[in-house]
Amino acid sequence: MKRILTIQDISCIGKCSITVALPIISAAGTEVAVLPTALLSAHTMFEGFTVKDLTDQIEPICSHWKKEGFRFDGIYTGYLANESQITAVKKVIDDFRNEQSLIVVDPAMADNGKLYPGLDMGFAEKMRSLCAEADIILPNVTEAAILTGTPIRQEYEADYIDLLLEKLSALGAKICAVTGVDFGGGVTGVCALHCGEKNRFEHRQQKLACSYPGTGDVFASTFMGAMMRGLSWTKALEIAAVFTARCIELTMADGKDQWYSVHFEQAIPFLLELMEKP
Ligand code: PXL
Repeated sequence: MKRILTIQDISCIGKCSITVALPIISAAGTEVAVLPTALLSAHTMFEGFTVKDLTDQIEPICSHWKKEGFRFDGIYTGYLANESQITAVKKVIDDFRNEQSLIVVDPAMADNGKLYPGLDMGFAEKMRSLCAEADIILPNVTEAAILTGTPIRQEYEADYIDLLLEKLSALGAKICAVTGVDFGGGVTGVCALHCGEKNRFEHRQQKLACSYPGTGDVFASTFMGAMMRGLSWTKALEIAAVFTARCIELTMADGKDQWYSVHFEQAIPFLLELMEKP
C-alpha cells in the first residue's frame, strides 16, 4: 500500500486540513501519516480561535522518523501557520522524499480576495519558495494572484487566468492548477498548465450558490488520493472538482452549520465510484 505524509494543522472543530485529508485519502486507499504543525481550537473562520504552534515538535518527530528510515510515496502540504514552518517543511520534504515521491503543495493562505487571519505578505513571499519544491501546486484564484504579485481581482476575463498560470509557472512547480476559476455565466472550474509540456487543461462545471471553508482541502485531498491510485493528473483534477461540488451540494441541502465546512462524509461512496470508473 502507498503511504503519504500530510503536513498541516489540526483544527479541532471545523472540518479542514488533517481532519479532511485523513478520511478522504484513506478512503481512496492510501495510508496517511500526519505531521501536525499547529493545534487550533477551531479553524480561523471561527471567532476567538486558539492556536498552539507545534513547530518545535517537527525536529524531534523527524529525527525519530530518520532513525526508522521512513520514506513517503507522496507529501502533501496545506495550511501552515507561520514562515518558520515553511522553512521546516521544506527540510521535511527533502529528508523524506525519494525520487518518485509526488510533492503536492496547496498554498492554503487566502480566499475571496483576502489572506487568512494571522498571515501576512511575508508569509506569502516565503510560500513561493515552497511552491518551487512541488510537482503540483493548487492555489485558488486569490492565492495565485498573491503568489505572483498580480493585482487581486474578483471579476476577470480568461486572459487574467492565463496571466496567473504563466506567472505561476515561473515559481518552479511542474504543474500549476488554479482552482475556483469563475468562467462567467454560472460556470466554475479548474485551469491548469503542465509547465514542461506546455500542456493546458481545463475542467468546467456548474457554479453552486454557496461556498464553504475547507473546500480547498477537500479538493487537494481528493487530488492526492486519486494520484496515489495511479490516475492521470488531469483525471485527478477532474475527480477532485466533481467530488468537491457534490460535497457542497450535500451541505447546501442540509442548510445549517455553514462554518463547519462541507459534508464530505456522506459523499465518500460517490468518491469511490468516481475513482473506480474507467
Ligand atoms: O485550508 C483551510 C484552512 C485550513 N486550516 C486552517 C484554516 C483554514 C481556512 O480557514 O483556518 C487553520
